[in-house]
Amino acid sequence: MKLNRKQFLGPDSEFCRFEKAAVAVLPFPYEGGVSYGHGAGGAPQAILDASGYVEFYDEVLKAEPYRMGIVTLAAPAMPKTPAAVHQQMVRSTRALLEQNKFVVVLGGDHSISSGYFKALQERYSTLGCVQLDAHSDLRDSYEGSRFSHASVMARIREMTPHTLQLGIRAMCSEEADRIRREKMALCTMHSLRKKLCNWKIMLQNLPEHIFITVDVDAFDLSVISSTGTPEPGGFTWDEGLDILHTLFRTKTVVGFDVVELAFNRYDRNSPFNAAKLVYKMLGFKLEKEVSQGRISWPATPSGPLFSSQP
Ligand SMILES: [Mn+2]
Repeated sequence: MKLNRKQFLGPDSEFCRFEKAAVAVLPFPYEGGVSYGHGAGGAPQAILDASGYVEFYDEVLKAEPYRMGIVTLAAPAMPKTPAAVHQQMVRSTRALLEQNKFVVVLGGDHSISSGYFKALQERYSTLGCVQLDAHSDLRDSYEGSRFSHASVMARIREMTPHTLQLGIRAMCSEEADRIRREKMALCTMHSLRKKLCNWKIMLQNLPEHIFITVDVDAFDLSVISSTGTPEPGGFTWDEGLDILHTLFRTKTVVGFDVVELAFNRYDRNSPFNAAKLVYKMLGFKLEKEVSQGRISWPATPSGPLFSSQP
């Protein structure tokens, strides 16, 4: 495995050695599936650069999650066709899962998530997917492509009926029809804010093992402004973290990705906040393992930590 020259957070080298690390961060700088704004290809590097300024200590957890070991891989070369990119994602994530890593993928546009989901499903046959996003991404194809970022949940729904979509505030009428017809677990931002849907019950109905895909456009523009297809009215930082914390506490999260950040040389906030989001989520994962007695603080880099790995 080729390591990245820039390691997530940039800790001492003993905390980012491949053999000992519990977590593997995979940058996947693909933006062939975007429809509007560009820059997703530059996002993984921007997140890694910004991560060097994230504090190691989490004042809420009162711990340093990086001590579990977080190794950052070199980004794979991006193939020419969308189908080949999908296969590349399956191969890259499968290889890391076989090494018992907890894998975090840094996108890249949203089309990449179905490849990671596929690799996870080879190990967890009953796997749910929770999506935080402004868009429902349920079009069967968009602008002639089934690998569009606007179709990623349609692809994932071909692999599992167990999905939960949160924060949605942009869809077309065909998507709305499909959501009703298939009685999908989907909470629009409107229904969340008006307390018209009980997403925690929907979450409980998912399988024990879940994959989380975070499209950063789920967040309000005060958190993430540089994203390919922005929508107003997103989650505040605290709202988003509260939901994510509940996901990690309620279920066994077996992997996640953070996608759709757009590189913008004039915006330092968005990549920093994306980096901090990844680190907070890793802290939630570690906290869950500690709460179940699988490991104890302070975590030390000791290889696979997660008994959720078969
Ligand atoms: Mn989106």
